[in-house]
Amino acid sequence: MTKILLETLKGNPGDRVPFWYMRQAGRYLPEYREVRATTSSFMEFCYSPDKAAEVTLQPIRRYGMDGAILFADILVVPDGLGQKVWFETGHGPKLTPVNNQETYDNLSFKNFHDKVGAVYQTIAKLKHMLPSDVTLLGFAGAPWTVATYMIEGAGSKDHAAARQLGYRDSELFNKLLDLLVDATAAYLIRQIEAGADAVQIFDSWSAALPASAFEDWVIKPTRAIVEKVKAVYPETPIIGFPRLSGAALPAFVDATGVNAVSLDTGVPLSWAADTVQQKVCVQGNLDPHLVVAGGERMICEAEYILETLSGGAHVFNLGHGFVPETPPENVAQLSAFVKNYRR
Ligand code: 1CP
Repeated sequence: MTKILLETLKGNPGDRVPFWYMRQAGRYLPEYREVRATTSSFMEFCYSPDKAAEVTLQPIRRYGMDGAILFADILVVPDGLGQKVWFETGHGPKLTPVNNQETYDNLSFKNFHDKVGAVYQTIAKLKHMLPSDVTLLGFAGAPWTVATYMIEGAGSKDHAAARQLGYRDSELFNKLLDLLVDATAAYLIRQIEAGADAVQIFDSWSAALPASAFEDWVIKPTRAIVEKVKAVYPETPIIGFPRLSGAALPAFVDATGVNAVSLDTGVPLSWAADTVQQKVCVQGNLDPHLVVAGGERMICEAEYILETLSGGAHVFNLGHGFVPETPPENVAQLSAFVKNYRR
């Protein structure tokens, strides 16, 4: 059976617009919370192939998305490199900070695949469990976004620690980005080997960097990952998500070689249609808070997105992930609308 999401990502759109949502598995679903409650540590949950496969499938059963995104987290990569990573309820991620030569020297790629191997097992399981027309998406965080957590030791508002280290000690900072490029490329290659049909690289915190830093910390590492993955799997689509990168988006698309780009909620769609959609598939970009509000406004905005991006390859998605307070019935209404829409 044809995987219409995979075909669209390759630049071959059909008459129906495929859809999936960032954070489609997660806390807004009661059945997710039920499985999640059986493991106290979030990282251990990510490394439990049966449970991770189950929560990946939950939204597909409910809503019939065209894509299933592997359940894991972007912080699996620092964990695989030997950094201590844990999640505290209500506080998000915590890590022992990497911010000088000594803490950098504690990182190692040596046992990476052993440490994260459960993720590859989750993918292999999903490959057998998914309907044959559903595209299986692997993912990783982009080096810059992952580095913001590694350096700060937590999530942060303006990524001050990472920016300051990048400016103050560019040698150390670049070594860290290079290590992340190598580890992330190896991680994505193994995901594809295990059965991922396409992969997304999340650069959630690429906003508001000066042009030179955007070039060195966002574009260059992403291009290096794309080159490494394409050298092994030239046909596997790669989706970039340089979130909130504004006017730098066309340069990102040109320079990195991604096959598709995920648009955040703030990207003006007619501009995106005239610039980036001429070159690659675009994905997005409904405001996740519209799905909390629901109703006519949600459907109107979804229709606007579908119409405005109807001139080329488009994957319907959100501009960022679902928030935990999203009512599942609004997701059902939105999904039915998108599924019935014809170009
Ligand atoms: O206990 C829980 O259930 C915690 C909530 C949760 C979930 C459901 C976290 C913690 N991670 C995830 C899964 C996850 N994370 C997925 C797979 C599920 C899916 O999308 O359906 C993916 C792709 C991610 C990616 C991820 N993790 C990103 C990039 C995408 C984005 O949202 O911008 C980022 C930044 C993270 C870090 C992270 N993971 C979790 C938290 C609370 C955070 C911190 C976010 C922050 O700093 O604000």
